[in-house]
Amino acid sequence: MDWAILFAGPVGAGKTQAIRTASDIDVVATEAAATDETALLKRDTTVAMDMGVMRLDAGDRIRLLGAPGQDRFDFMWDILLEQARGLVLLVDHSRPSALEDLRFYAERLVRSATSWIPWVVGVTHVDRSPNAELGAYRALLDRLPRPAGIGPVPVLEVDARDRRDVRALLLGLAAMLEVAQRVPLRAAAAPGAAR
Ligand SMILES: Nc1nc2c(ncn2[C@@H]2O[C@H](COP(=O)(O)OP(=O)(O)OP(=O)(O)O)[C@@H](O)[C@H]2O)c(=O)[nH]1
Ligand SMILES: [Mg+2]
Repeated sequence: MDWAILFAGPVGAGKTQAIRTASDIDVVATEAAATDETALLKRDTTVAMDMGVMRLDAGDRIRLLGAPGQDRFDFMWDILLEQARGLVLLVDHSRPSALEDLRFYAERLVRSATSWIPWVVGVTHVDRSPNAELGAYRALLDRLPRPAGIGPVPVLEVDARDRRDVRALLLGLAAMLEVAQRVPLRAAAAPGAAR
């Protein structure tokens, strides 16, 4: 198995950090000093992509690709999505816009994926938030139409700095990819947008 998984989500959600945490090789990162409104949030930001590799048993490996969070690099989205077999969407729970961020990326994924792609949501920065309630994310995802036989998108709390958390998220997604490979979808219709 040699699959690529794409980490997507808004600026500062922890995409680069998660790849650094999980990768068994030195990560190729393209970070540059942030400017404009991003500079208020963080010093460096991804400007093209990140790339790492997580090794599994029996010589299998998962390539980890990280997308830039800034809108101006939107053109990278289609390029990276095309290579990906699965996707991890990270949202920063400490941001007031977290639910809107999830809606934005979920709708974008639904619009741009040509067929159903297995994906999971990782909620980061829960340690920096006054509440750890993830129900609103699950409710939003439950309303996304999906092909027959596919359950709701899993939502997991993850600290992108914690290797066990990130590996658990990735192994869960890898299991979904294996099932998707073995069980062809009856209704391959692209899912619609969140209501
Ligand atoms: N406290 C806390 N910090 C976290 C968590 N997850 C990630 N971080 C930190 O958040 C900061 C931003 O993470 P990055 O990985 O640079 O974010 P990014 O999603 O790659 O952002 P862009 O490349 O700008 O789109 C880093 O300092 C991380 O260590 C978390 O769950 N809790
Ligand atoms: Mg980054």
